[in-house]
Amino acid sequence: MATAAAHETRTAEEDTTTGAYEHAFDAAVAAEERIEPRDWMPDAYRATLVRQMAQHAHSEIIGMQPEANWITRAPSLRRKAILMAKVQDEAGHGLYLYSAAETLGTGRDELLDKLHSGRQKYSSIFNYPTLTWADVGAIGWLVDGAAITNQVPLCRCSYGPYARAMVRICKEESFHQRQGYELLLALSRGTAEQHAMAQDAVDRWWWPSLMMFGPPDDESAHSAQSMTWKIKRHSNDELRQRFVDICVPQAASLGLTLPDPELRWNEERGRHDFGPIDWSEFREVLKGNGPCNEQRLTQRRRAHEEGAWVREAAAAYAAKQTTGGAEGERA
Ligand code: BYC
Repeated sequence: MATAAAHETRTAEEDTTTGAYEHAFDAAVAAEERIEPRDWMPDAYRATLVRQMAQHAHSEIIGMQPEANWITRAPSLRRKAILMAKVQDEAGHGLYLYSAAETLGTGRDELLDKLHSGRQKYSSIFNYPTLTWADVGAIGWLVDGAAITNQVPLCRCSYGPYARAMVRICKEESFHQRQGYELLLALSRGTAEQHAMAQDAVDRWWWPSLMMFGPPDDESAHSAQSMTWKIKRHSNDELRQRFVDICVPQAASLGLTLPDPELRWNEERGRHDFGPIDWSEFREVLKGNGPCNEQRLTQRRRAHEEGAWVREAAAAYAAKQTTGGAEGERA
């Protein structure tokens, strides 16, 4: 009995403490303060962040593949140098995001293991092939453009390390978007064949880019809670609409069309109406049945295995530095 009573007392005390922590957490989020790694946070908040940040980090490194496909075939030294720098930037973004996720207590090894075993997702967009050089431009303009639209609000995410990583990433993404736009503009103003190549790429990447924003709001499992926690600031449909409104005038300046016969300005709403998205395609891609899912994961696993010696060498070097440091202190 005595033990049970003590236990009851302890639980009540714990409850009061957790309640106070929860109250402080809610107040900090309401006051637009940042939650930092050592602050108390609800388990579900932590799990949601790890899920989203991991998926984001995985997207950055898988996203290197479709573009890297064109490095050896870039049409000029200038274009090659730009593309190499962009692909390297994506690796850097992955690194910032894995590091930010690490502050929540989940290591990069664990996250990569979940990616490689298919237990964690990466963005649907990277399961489509890059068939021509113009796809590099379409990815920059549309995919990076969608990424910026989605990610600028994440700079105000309630979790400090994620928000700070996003500030840096967004600066680089803006540059990526502009290089894609400039590449497409050069093709669009080029020969008839080049113009057709640019148009074909935009036709293929437009709808998958709209899918990047996630399922429609009424099917989005996480949006409501993530918005209450101020991880997400806008719903999937809001951001998708914003993206469409941004792209329409840009397509006109590029001299290209968007492949949607229902796309038109709605005076009443002050936004563009657009045609229905094929959500069955999105669901198939998420299930692993997109055109390149298998190829992307196989390549990622191979790259990881082939990089084992680099990780071992880096770990050995770090260990040597630590030992060297200690010896240095003794001397
Ligand atoms: N692809 O409840 P929802 C980049 C999943 S990288 C795959 O709305 P949430 C770039 C979702 O995870 C682009 N899965 O989820 C890199 C959830 O499944 P689980 C990546 C998707 O999290 C290199 C389920 O569907 N950007 O920019 O509230 C070169 C229900 O969805 C997708 C980010 O990751 C999708 N498109 O909202 C160029 C940004 N959409 O986990 C560019 C950060 C949804 O329950 N992430 N799902 O199994 C986010 O902002 C949000 O996670 C999302 C989804 C808007 C993507």
